[in-house]
Amino acid sequence: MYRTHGAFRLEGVEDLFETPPKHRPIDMLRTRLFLNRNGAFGPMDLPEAVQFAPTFGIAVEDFNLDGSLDIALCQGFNEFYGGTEPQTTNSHLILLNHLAESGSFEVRRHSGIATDSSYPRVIGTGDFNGDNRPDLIIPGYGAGIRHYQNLSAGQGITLHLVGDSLDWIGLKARMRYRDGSWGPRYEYTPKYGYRKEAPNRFIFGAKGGAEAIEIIGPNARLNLAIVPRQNSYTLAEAKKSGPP
Ligand SMILES: [Ca+2]
Ligand SMILES: [Ca+2]
Repeated sequence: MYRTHGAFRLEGVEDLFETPPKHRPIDMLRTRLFLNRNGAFGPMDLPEAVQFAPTFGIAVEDFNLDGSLDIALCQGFNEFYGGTEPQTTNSHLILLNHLAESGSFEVRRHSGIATDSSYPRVIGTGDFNGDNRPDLIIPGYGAGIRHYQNLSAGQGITLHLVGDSLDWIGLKARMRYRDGSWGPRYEYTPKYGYRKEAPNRFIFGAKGGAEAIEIIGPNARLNLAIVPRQNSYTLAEAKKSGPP
């Protein structure tokens, strides 16, 4: 467990308030997941390996393409704080989603991503080589930009959104599988997280039984049937009346 450094102390309030507000000092941050329960958010503890404050960047994709959303974390300090924090230490953990099976995440420590001395502040995703698997991109301070190709054995199916990205804001899509289950519902937004553009596409895990992509627009729902051996689909430019 790494304690927070001095910058998190309540400093400077005397310059803002004649009477300092009541406060509770916090010297430890925990990284938690909040699950959306139909408008209310319930906290969920994450494995101890994830308690590596602070978290600077997060990328959420189905990295192993099994139909459940996973998490890539960019955490850690790059400087030496108060003689207590380790220098240039970053976690870069991948959390594979096993919520349905075990109620938690599997922490992948050795995913091939460089960890220490890498100076990152953000982590992003995109399918840079067009193989329908979400890759990672990690820019660092004075350390170049690192691109990590996703070598998962899983199969991905991509839905590309073509046209003015403003027309797609709020569009949702999810995969329906032959066993009747559904994959995660994605919602398009042109920007997300910290200093990140979002790609104009969704990548769904195929799980060997993908049946149809359900597309939910402000005006209609559309079912796009999956064609055998076709892993890439395009939603054409929205008409004047808006997306489906
Ligand atoms: Ca997954
Ligand atoms: Ca890729």
